[in-house]
Amino acid sequence: MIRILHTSDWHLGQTFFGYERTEEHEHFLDWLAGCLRSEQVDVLVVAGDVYDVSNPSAAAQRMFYRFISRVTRENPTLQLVVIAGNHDSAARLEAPLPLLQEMRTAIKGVVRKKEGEIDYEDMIVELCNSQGEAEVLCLAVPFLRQGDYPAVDTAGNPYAAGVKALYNQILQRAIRCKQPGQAIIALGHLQATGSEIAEKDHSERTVIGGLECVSPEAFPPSIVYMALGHIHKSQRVSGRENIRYAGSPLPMSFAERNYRHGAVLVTIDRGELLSIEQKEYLPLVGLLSIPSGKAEVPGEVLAQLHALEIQPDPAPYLEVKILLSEPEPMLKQRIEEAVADKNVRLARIVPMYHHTVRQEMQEEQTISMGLQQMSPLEIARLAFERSYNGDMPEELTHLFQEVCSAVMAAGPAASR
Ligand SMILES: [Mn+2]
Repeated sequence: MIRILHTSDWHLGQTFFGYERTEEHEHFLDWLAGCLRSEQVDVLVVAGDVYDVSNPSAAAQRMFYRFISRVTRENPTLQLVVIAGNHDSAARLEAPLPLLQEMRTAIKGVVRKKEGEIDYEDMIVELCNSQGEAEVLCLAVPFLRQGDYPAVDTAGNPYAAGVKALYNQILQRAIRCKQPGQAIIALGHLQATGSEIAEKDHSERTVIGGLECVSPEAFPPSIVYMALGHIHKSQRVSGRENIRYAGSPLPMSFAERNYRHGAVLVTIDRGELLSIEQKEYLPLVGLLSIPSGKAEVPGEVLAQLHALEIQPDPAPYLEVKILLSEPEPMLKQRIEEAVADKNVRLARIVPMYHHTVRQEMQEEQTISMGLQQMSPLEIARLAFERSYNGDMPEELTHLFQEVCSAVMAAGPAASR
C-alpha cells in the first residue's frame, strides 16, 4: 500500500496587495509537515507553481529547501515529486537537484531531448511504499511550453493535441515497464476542460477561448489518479473523481474567498486506487469583504465599517466595495479612519460605478454561459458591444478572425 499526498500552487513568496505572506506560508508548511506524519504519507506531490515568480526571493527559496530538509528528516522514507508550473522557472527549479536527490526529491521542470527526440522515459518516476517497493510509476510532466510537446498534425487545437500525444507516449512506455501490482499515476500543470475557475480572476492566467484547455479524455483510465495543478479551486474534473486539482493552500485573490483549501490523500494498493480523501487546511489569515454581498453606497459601507467588531489576530485582509455615482476624493481617507482600530489589513477599495454594475451583470451572464462554450469571436463581440454600445463592424470581425486563426496555428505559446 502506498499513500500519496497531492498538493499544488503553493506560490511561495507571493505578496497579497503589498502585504508579506511569509507567516501564512510557514503556517501552511507546518500543517503539511504535520499531515505527512499523522497520515504516514509515502510520497508528497507538488503539482507546479512552487513559487509565485520565476526568480523567487532568497527567503522564498530558503523556505522551500528548509521544508524539504525537515520533512525528509522527520519521515525517513518520504519521497517528494515536484513539477514546475507556469509561474516557476523550469531550469531554476531543477538547479539544486544534485543535492535534493539525496533527500529523495525528484523535480521535473525541463522536458529533455535525446537525439532530437523528446526523452519520455525521463519523466517517469518510481514511487516506493514504506517497505521500499516501487508500487507506482508516476508520469511527472511539468507545465508544457511550445516545443515541449510533439507537433501533431491536427485540424483542431495543436496544444491540446500535442499534450495528449505527449501523455500518451509516456504512458505507453510506462505500461511497457510496469510490473504486476504496480499502478500508474500522472501529474500535470494545465487547464482541463470542465474545470471551474474563479470569477474574474486572472491569477491563474488562463487564456479566454479555451486554446490552452486539455480535455480529460487525454488521460486514459490506465492512469489511476491524475494530480493536477494550475487551477486554484480544489475540485474534480468533469465529474471524474480520480482527476483532481488539489487547489492552492492560500487564497490568491478575493474571488477565492469561499474556497476550501488543503491537500488530497490518495491511497493505492496492489495497482488499484483504494481511496481519495480531502484533507482540509484552514489558512492562517482570513479574507473579509464589506459589504459581504454586492457593493453599497458610501454612507452604508462606512456605517458597516464603523459597526465592525475589532478582529482577532492575525488581522484579516479587508476588501471594501463601494457603489459610486461620481468620484469621491475623500473616500479612501474616510475608510482608513473607519477601520483604523479594527485590526484589519486594508487590502483594496473597489469602486463600482453604476455602469460597472451593469457590466458585471453581463459578465455574470457570460460566465454562466461558460466562456468555454463561447468562441473567441463571440467574446470579442461582447467586449466590443460593452465598450462602444454597438455591433462590431464587419471589417474588424474579419481582422479578428484572421488573428485568431494565426494564433491557433502558432499554438498557445504565442498568446503568452
Ligand atoms: Mn499555474
